[in-house]
Amino acid sequence: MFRGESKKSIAVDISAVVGVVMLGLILGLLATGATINLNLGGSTNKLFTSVDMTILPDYHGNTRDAFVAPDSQTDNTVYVPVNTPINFTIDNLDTSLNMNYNTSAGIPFTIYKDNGTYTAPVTYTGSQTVSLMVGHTFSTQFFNIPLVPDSTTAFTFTFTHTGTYEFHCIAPCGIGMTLPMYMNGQIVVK
Ligand SMILES: [Cu+2]
Repeated sequence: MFRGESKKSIAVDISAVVGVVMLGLILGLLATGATINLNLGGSTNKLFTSVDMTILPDYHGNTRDAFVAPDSQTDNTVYVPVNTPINFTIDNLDTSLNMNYNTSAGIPFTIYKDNGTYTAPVTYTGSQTVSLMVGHTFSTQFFNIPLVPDSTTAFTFTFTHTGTYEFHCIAPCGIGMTLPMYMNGQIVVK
C-alpha cells in the first residue's frame, strides 16, 4: 500500500513535470510561430500583375541611370505571380542613345512614342529582327526588350516557373548598367 502510493506520487510528479515541459514547448512554438508570422507579414510583398517601371537618367549620380520599380520599392525587386500574364510597362524618360539594337526581342512588344511628335504605337513580333537605336534594354533570360529614348514600351509575359530572375540593361549606358538598384534588379515569381 505504501509502495503503491509512493509510485503513484512519483507518477503524478513526473506527469506534472512533463506537463509543464510540454506547456513550455507549446508556448515556445506558439511564440515562435507568432514571430514567424509577423516576419512574413512584414516581408510579404504584394504580387503585381502589372509592373510599371520608369527609367530615370542620372538617378543618384551621373550616368547611374536606373529602373525605378513600382510601389516605391527601393531594392528593384518585383514580385509577380506564377502562371499569370504580367503586363509590363516601361517609361524611358532618358533621351540618350547608347546602342544599336539589332536583334529579336523574343516576345512581342509595343512601343508608344511620346517624344513630342505623335507616332502611332508600333508592335513588333517576338521573332522579327528589330533595328533601333536604343538608350536601354529590359532584358532577362526570357526576353530582351529594346527601349528607345523618351518612350513607353509595353509587353506581356507569363512566368511558368517560380524563381528569382535577374533583369538588367545590355546597353552600355554608364556605371548604372551593372549596378543593383540601378539598371539591375530581380523579378521574384511566386
Ligand atoms: Cu541602361
